[in-house]
Amino acid sequence: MKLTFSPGSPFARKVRIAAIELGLIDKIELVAASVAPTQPNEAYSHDISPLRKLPALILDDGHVIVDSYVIVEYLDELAGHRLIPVSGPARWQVKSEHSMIQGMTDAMLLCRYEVGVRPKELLWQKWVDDQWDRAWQGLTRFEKHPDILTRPLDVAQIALVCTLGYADFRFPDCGWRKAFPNLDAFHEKMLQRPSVKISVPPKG
Ligand SMILES: N[C@@H](CCC(=O)N[C@@H](CS)C(=O)NCC(=O)O)C(=O)O
Repeated sequence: MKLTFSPGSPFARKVRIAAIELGLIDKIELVAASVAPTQPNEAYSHDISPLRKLPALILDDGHVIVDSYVIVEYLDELAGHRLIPVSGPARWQVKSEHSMIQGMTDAMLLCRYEVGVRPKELLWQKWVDDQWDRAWQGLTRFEKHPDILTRPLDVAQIALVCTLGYADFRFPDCGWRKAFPNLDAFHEKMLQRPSVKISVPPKG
């Protein structure tokens, strides 16, 4: 299998961590891909996904699975369902929390694109502030929600550590550690896992 990848992507990191935790990483080749708003990549659009987003998992038979959550779900099925509960209230809790965290990460990414990619004269600061507030309110919610911080590893926790790592990577002065001491402790604990430590985004 091949995974389209970028070391700074919180979504690609989620899949990488999950693959390591599930013992499947040796079956996956990480393939660097260049996708960004306003930079058409026709080969990617044609061969992998018209949405031009990474990660995507290209199976050995050529089928493509898109969206980090769907890829993790696929890997989790291969490995015997260890990161996403199969049924019952726990399943819906993990899936719903994951969706919330995914939305927070999307909001941070939109801020990054608005500030780092959009021409300065077109910057809409109020919109950036609104997106950032969604991510921040989400962190506030999980700070007060100790269950996710302590239970056995699942996809929502992996997504959360990737969101925090992305905040460090793109918004190093945002002050999340000071504002959210429980999340800070969770992040430190997660960093003890080799999968999380090895995948920290590069500085800069
Ligand atoms: N819902 C998608 C989001 C993926 C995503 O937004 N990836 C970013 C990289 S971090 C991307 O490919 N951006 C390129 C673009 O939007 O043009 C997932 O979870 O895989």
